[in-house]
Amino acid sequence: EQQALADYKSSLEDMVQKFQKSNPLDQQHKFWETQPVGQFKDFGNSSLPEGPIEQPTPLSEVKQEPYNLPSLYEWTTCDMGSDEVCHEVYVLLTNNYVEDDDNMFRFNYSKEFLQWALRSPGYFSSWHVGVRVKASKKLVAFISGIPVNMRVRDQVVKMAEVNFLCVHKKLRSKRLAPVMIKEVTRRIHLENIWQAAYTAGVLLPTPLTTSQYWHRTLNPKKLIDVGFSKLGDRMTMSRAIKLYKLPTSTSTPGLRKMELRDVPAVAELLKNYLSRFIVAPELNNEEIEHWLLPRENVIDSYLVESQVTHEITEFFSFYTLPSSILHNQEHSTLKAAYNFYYASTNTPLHQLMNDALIIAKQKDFDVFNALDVMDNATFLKDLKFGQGDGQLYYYLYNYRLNPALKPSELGLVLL
Ligand code: MYA
Repeated sequence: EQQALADYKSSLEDMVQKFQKSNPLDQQHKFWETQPVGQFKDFGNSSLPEGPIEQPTPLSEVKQEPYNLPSLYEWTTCDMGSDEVCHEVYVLLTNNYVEDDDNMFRFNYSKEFLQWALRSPGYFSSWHVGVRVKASKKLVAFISGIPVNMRVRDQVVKMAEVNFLCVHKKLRSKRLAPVMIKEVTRRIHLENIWQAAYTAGVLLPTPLTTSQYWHRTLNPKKLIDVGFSKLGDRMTMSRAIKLYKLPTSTSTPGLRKMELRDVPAVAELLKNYLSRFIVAPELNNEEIEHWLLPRENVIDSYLVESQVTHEITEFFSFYTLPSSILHNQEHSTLKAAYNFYYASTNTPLHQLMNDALIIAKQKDFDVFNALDVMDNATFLKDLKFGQGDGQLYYYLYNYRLNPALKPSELGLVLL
């Protein structure tokens, strides 16, 4: 454990050093250097106090007018309850959001998913921030936040989770992103919230932890055909199909879909489970209902009810996030399931997750993805997940934590 922690820290330090060397200090992170986030120069300095980096200012001192945009553009608040507006955000993201390093796949969040992700309990419409071209009214950029109670060690801090930052491909590298981040920050401050959590595939000052995606092939033929996976040495298509074959039915007795009546039991189960991690959200019953109650093509949740005591002893969930396949004649969409929250008490986690894979396969997903956060590392290799390339960095805004966490110390999954 100690050795693994030391190795992890030194690898993160190496990475930061490499990064610093590759960029002349005077021109790196012009924006992020001005923000209340851990700075690279302070990395590893455990004498800095944990907690907020800046104190809140009185609300009357928060800037009341929006930041200035270049003159051709204007701010818009996106009402995600409107089908029309939701469609505009969907189209922007479908064409311009996150791609893999080789530009073969692009996330394709569905409209239903976006409404689920953004209209969570206590959400503020004002935090769903768009940018339009003044003349045509075309939506060309977006950023969003939702409120969350985040526990950091033994403190519960009201935070925003910031996600779906997107600038149209034709408007990249014009420093629009910093203005958008400042504007959403201003709107979050207006609700008297001063901290945020976010993830990104790019290294910025300074990650709370660095995690990796792992992928469990469910449909080897398609994944190979579209270039998501490659047949390794001595692997043939028929061997791959055999290797990834799963039983046709689940193995845990009492496994069933989560229902509305299960909300209090699942809330309790998850609360206990997440209490082991250094950073994790605190979810009340209303939030459990929102985030975990099954919604078709958005979120699936299953639990185990004891056939004797009728107690709920385990649950797991995964969300549906397809990717567009960018250059393939035959296939246009990769159907991916992403491991979300779970908790287990009596059943070994790898058995539960194997059942999750079986259900995902039955539902025709091509791949099941999981990060190495929470206890995921205990089942990934056994269940034939393969490590992805690229990292997912986790960040906190205006909150310092010493030292950086291992992914297994983190109980947080962002969409
Ligand atoms: S992560 C997903 C991000 N989206 C994508 O990757 C989609 C495809 N890419 C794009 O749409 C654009 O490339 C984006 C940047 C919009 C990402 N997080 O305008 P620019 C910094 C934070 O010239 P563009 C997600 O949604 C960059 O280091 N900063 O660049 C979570 C540089 O600053 P500095 C980023 O490429 C978002 C500056 O922007 C990111 O045209 C959390 C360049 O600006 C990134 N992913 O546009 C946001 N990418 O010079 C932070 C680049 O300093 C929230 N940059 O290095 C913070 C909390 C706020 C709330 C606080 C409340 C209290």
